[in-house]
Amino acid sequence: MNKMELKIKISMKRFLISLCCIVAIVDIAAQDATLMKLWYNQPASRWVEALPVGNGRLGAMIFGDPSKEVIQLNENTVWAGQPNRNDNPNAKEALPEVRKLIFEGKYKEAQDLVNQKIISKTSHGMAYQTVGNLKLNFPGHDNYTNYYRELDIEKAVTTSRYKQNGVNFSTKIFSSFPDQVIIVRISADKAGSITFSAGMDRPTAKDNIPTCKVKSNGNNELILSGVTSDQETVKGAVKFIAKVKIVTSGGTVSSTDTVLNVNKADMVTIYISMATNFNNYNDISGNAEERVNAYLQNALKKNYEQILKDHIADYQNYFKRVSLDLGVTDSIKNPTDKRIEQFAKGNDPQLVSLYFQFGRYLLISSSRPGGQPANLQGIWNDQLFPPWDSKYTVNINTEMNYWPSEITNLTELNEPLIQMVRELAQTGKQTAKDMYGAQGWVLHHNTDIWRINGPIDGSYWGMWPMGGAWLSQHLYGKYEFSGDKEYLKSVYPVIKEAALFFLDFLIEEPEHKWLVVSPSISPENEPKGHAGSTISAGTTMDNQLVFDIFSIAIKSAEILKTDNELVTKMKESLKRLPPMQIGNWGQLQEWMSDWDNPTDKHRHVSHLYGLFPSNQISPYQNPELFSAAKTSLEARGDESTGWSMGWKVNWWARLLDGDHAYKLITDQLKPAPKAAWGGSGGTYPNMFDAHPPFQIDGNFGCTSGIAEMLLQSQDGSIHILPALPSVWKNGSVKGLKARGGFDISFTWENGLIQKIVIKSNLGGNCRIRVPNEVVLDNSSLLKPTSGVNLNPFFATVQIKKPLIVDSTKLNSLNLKTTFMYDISTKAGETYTINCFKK
Ligand code: FUC
Repeated sequence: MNKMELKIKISMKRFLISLCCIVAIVDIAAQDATLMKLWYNQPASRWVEALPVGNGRLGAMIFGDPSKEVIQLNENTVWAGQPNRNDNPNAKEALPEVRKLIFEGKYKEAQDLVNQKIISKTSHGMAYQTVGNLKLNFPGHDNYTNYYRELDIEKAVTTSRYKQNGVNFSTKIFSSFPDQVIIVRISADKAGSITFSAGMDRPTAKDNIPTCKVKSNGNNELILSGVTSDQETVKGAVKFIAKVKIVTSGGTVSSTDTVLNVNKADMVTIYISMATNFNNYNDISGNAEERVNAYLQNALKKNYEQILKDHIADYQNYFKRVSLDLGVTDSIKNPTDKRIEQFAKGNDPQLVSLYFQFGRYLLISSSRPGGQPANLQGIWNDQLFPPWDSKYTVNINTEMNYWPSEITNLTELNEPLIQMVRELAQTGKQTAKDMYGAQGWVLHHNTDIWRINGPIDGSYWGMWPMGGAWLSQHLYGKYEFSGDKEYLKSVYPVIKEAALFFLDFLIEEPEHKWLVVSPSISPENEPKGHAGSTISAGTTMDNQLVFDIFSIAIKSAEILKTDNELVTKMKESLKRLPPMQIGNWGQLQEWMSDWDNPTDKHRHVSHLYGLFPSNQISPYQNPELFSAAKTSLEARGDESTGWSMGWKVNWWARLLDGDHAYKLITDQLKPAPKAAWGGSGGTYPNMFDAHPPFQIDGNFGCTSGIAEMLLQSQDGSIHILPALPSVWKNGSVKGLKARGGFDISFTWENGLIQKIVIKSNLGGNCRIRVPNEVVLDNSSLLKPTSGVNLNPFFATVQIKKPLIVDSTKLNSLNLKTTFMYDISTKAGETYTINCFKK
């Protein structure tokens, strides 16, 4: 990286001397564009070193190789199979027997029966598939010097450049949402220097069978086309086409059957258009060819500069809403891969802000209105059958992808998820009826582009009918941040039907007469002594999820003034749910019985759903549960898969322990193992999260966790700096969102709040909780408080008192003192609070 790109504006006023280093803090307004780059001194040698671009629909991974450039391509509707369902009609008949076996404690027998009668016998979901690769061969470009490549996440453009035989070459690549094409621009500082050949390919199927056709059409175009794979019982039927058009200034373009040759051009622009016949989960009658041509023709009408300008403006409309400054040190002089290697040594706070913003970059690039939601790999996948098919695992992974969407000010990007949930509510209605004879809709632990709802992979992992209850929380969450009643009305039927399923599916358990979900599992974890089976009834996570789905259905109905009778029924059922329980070693019980093993390190810690993303466990409302949740999390340990560590950052933030949350960030930002599988999670050189293998949820989970360390709004107030680690002494953040329609920006020094700027979008009481007692310059608007909060968006959750085993000892809490103030706000007004330490 050259010096020009490192010009950082250091505000002299604001540098601090910490134990062993000097940390220069950059003024937030002047946060230099150069800080928002991932950059390297060598081309990618593996896919997880390549750099991702995307517009929600079209993705590419760019290797930046001077002589053999690879641009790996994705289109978000290229999935194996075709419209299909995977319900098992035998479930209904087997259900009473399965439940009986569970209540008799015959778990292994119950699990076997589920495997025979309830798990799908047709398909376990279809795979998200790569489109293929565009390969550019530059003869003689092997002895380059001055190599540099970057992904600029402030512009969403990659650049690679190098010098060959005295000529400087540069390639810029981006995926444009406004123009729906991927653009490659190759330039050189000497006329007539650009000579290369372009070809395309795609991984072959078993026995080397080709999976696509490639041809050139004499019009400076290359066309790759194919049909997606068959998988299990489902025939592949998605037709896809990628069309690549080369436009040069100077030089010539010639072609063979399958290759385009560019000779001595001054400048080259490559337009990549991709499309399929997919219309929706139930209809693949679209015309891929017409679409691919329409996108290409439209883009060709515009010049490169205009396409780039429109792309950057569109992208920045999202990206620029939030900025985060945690300080800048000399570490930024190192390339990104080095910084990841050295992060654990400390002294690189800017890598955390980069990682945070990279999470936002990935969401903007993989989830746009009109497209599919981000799957296990977002939209980036180079295989025909990627890990877990790169589909949607909804017992944590899909939800985690969307955790940053509201708090980091990207609400529109929820649209693909919301649309998927609407569709799952349609397909899942039949699943509920056919499999369980229940009303409403149900989803088990996975789905795909065809919106399958049946249980897959075997009872041990898949007998979990809770996907609808969890995904529906996201629908309501968007309302909590926006207060948009029209929107709430539009999603209420989905929320209501998700709740209706549980009204029918809950069953009374014999011991306490609680209403419980059965059969189910606490995702993928096996209770102590259960020898190979996970199945049980009334797991803690299920109880929390049912509590939440009933609660949001009730709240929505009350806000929309509808469904009185149903509300009464749900309130009755709520009373009969099991309480949370605190077991023998002071832990929050994961199951209805105390089966928790204190040495269990399982990556799923599902019973802490109540702590995050839900808000049923609070230091201020129910300290016993808060203490028990902490005991459970401590026992589970830190290092784990990528997504598990991402979740733990959020939990430690909710446990108000910034240093422990930061420890998890350090674990997550360590280099991922070199082997594709195995070992604990970490971060690849391209900053993708390693499960391992690559899984994007950890990126999003950690991004959300960083935001939760700075701001929370689920527990009766807007809590500013709830979990600030001691290493982030000074900093600032701009543009985060809080429930109740507030935009929040603030700066802190020495761990104390300095200035807060709050924009109120809905008006109403704004209650803030801050770490330091402050005197406020506009005190007429502001009063210290501890009383009832009148803003309904800050209502705290009323849960049943927990059951606590007599002999148990609870850890003490040692909560830091905080201070609360109420600001009476008007919609549209901005409130600036200067805080002075008393
Ligand atoms: C769940 C997790 C795995 C993995 C898979 C995609 O099953 O337990 O760790 O993330 O989803």
